[in-house]
Amino acid sequence: LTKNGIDFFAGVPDSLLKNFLAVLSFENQSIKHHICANEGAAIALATGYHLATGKTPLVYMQNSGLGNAVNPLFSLSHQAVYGIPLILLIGWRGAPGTQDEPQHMAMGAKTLDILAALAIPATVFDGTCQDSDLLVSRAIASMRSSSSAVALLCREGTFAQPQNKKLPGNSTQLSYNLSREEAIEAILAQLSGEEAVICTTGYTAREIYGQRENRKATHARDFLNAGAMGHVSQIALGIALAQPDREVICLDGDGSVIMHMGTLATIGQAHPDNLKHIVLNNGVHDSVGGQLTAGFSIDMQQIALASGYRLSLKCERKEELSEAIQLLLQSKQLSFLEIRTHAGARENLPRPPKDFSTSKGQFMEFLKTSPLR
Ligand SMILES: Cc1ncc(C[n+]2csc(CCOP(=O)(O)OP(=O)(O)O)c2C)c(N)n1
Repeated sequence: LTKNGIDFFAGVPDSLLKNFLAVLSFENQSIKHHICANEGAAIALATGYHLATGKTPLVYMQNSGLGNAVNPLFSLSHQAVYGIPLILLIGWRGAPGTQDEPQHMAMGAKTLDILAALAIPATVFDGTCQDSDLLVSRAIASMRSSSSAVALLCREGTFAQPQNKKLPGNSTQLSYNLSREEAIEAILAQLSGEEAVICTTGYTAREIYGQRENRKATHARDFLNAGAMGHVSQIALGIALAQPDREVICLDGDGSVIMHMGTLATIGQAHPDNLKHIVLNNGVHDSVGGQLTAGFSIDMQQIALASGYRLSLKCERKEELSEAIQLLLQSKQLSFLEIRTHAGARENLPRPPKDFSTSKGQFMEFLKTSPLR
């Protein structure tokens, strides 16, 4: 890519691209790299770079992120609009012929069709590819001649692990003595049992699942938003508004809340007093390789207050956690709690069963039949 003059990289991380992203994060000072709030934002950022420099930027994403990117790809960069040359580097989860989590299968099967609908030619890569230099150069040449996007679609195993390099750590993280799973364990320990728990994408969902297993508790009170990253708080809002007498706990992540942060304003404006929004902030996209988010650069507590949450708390130490959770749960108003944690998950995290329709049925039954406050 750099041999072909690509020097600007923007996107949202994906686990299939994590070795590529590791190289981006520690090599070559002449590279500009921005980790974006969402994939649509990355397309727009790259477009601005092209307008100002005439150069070709690269936008990376998981194929699920195509959902966020489709609007600017059709309405901004498309040949029929401004014709912006872009390289899309896409991790292909749920590729036909592979076994993957349910949330990836439908998008995986349709990824080539979506790219075709966008008139974006795709070159597919995998771990066996011998002539990647040639394929990349060809794709870039075709993109420059047509002044539109091309996709480099990467199956699992496309990128080898970089040798003898360590991911740059986030030094602030070291000062937080809580893990995300310990925070989840402490939250579950203080719930009465009738709260609905709506849980974000990635390790958080697996950890809450594991913690319920450890406690031999039912999973029926949990809705795991396994796929639609960034949308968990609106799912929680929908439930809180429909069942005003039920306590609704939203367990969010920093990458997730930042992805669609405008939704905090919607929550603040509606301000249901039965919604408690917790952000487990580790400053990184832990579930896909630990790439930085803006989580430690912003003041979430103040953002929540300014968005209309009535109470906003922050917890940075294990010793303060129990009291912070208690204050949150006792609150009779729309409330927010940011919990700072270090990154990392245990090796043997269980995966929730793949039968999502059964889990949905059990959750709906719980909402229908369990007592309200
Ligand atoms: C639209 C979209 N883009 C990217 C992803 C890939 N992805 C899954 S989990 C995750 C990281 C989530 O980060 P955060 O919310 O901070 O939680 P953490 O993993 O740190 O616990 C990403 C980027 C996705 N599932 N959906």
